Amino acid sequence: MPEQAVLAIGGNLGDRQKTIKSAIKHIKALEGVEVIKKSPLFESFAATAEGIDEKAPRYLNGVIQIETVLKPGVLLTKLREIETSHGRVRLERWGSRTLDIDIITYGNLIKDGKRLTLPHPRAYERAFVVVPWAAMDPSAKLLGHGSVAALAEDLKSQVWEV
Ligand code: PH2
Ligand code: MG
Ligand code: MG
Repeated sequence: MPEQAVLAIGGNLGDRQKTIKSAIKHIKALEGVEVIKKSPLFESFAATAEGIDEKAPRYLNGVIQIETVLKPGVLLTKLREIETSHGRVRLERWGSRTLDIDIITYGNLIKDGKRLTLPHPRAYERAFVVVPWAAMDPSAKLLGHGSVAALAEDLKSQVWEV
């Protein structure tokens, strides 16, 4: 049975919009993955380990809803390949990047693994995830946190449409 999953896509280096568009094209082209919905894109300051860095290059972020027959670990591997093919280098954990694709939810799966924690453990507090998500799907629920639109309402001042 296919599962519905929500992916967050973002980056703060290079032509961000072009990279995100290209990433979505590559996700569409994956065997066993269908893109169902796309959010508008939002800009925000970089969240870093030390807090918000207004001097770092700003991020552009969006989310998409997919339907997939790929298992989460396989999906993650394919998404990492797409990151790499778009110039992503993994230097530091919160560092600037051309492309980041995170699995936010995968069906109702709860998982705490070495490579992957589901739902994404910080999604509920990230404006750049919940605001585009609520714009894409006003009735979305995040396991353990309820209405995504309600989360977005509280955080919406941290992101802006470009
Ligand atoms: N991603 C991070 C770290 N900080 N900040 C914003 N604004 N947007 C992001 O997507 C983001 C971030 C790690 O993945
Ligand atoms: Mg991320
Ligand atoms: Mg990531």
